[in-house]
Amino acid sequence: MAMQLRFCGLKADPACAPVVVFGAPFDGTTSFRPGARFAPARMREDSWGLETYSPYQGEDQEDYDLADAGDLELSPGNAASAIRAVNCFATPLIEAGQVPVMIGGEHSLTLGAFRAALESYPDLHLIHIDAHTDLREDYLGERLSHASVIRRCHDLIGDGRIHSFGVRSGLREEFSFAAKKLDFHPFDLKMFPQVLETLGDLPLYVTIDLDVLDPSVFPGTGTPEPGGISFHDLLTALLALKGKVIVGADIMELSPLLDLSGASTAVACKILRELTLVIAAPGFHV
Ligand SMILES: [Mn+2]
Repeated sequence: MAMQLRFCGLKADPACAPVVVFGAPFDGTTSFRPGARFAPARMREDSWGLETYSPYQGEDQEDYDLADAGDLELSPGNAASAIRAVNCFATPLIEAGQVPVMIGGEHSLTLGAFRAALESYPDLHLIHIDAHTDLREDYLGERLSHASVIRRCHDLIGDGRIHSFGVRSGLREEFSFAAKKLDFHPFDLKMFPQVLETLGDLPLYVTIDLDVLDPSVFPGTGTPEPGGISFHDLLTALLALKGKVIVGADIMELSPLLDLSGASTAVACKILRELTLVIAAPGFHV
């Protein structure tokens, strides 16, 4: 674990903080434009432009024990070893009741943290927010591709426990698989609050592929997909997660060098701030 600059507002000791952010800089299976490996470092640097106070939640990161554990050191071309490293890092945290929040890196890495959560929480459900189905059996023979990550999660938990939102791209077979096997809400997040209601106090892993956002909001990603949701839509969904039992989460697929204006990185930083506060401060919000 190499220690870099910390994400703004995350000052607690990762050994005991209830919420532990960590970076997973890997983009070895990215099917189109690579570069997500640069997201964690760029987010830490640019987070100095972000306030620690969330006016949406009336909460300040500095009032909670939030930690940044730095980045995992991941082999650039080996998805299996990168996913294993994420799993090895997340497992003891989750066993200790801490909540890991991963900054990708590409989406395939979710499998490592999701599997760690499932070991401790057999009744786990997956909240999946993404532009893409990610349900291919394999991508050009690679079963651990970022285009297959939700299929691999389905292999582990089976039907009806993946709740998927915002998807607007994939193969015909993936869409029909999703309609049969997932709780599938394509194109937008309108059904998000109703679905959360049905989940009650079940443990949740929340994976956010930031390409769910419209490319006009978030161009800095490897596979941009027109017709996406707004920042406000995503924020509203995050706030709806307040009070839920989130045992692990991630925000994936920022590729900062694809948006040199820095706007996409600023979006990712703000989403991370809101997500960490939703997990750490599940009570009253304004
Ligand atoms: Mn994805």
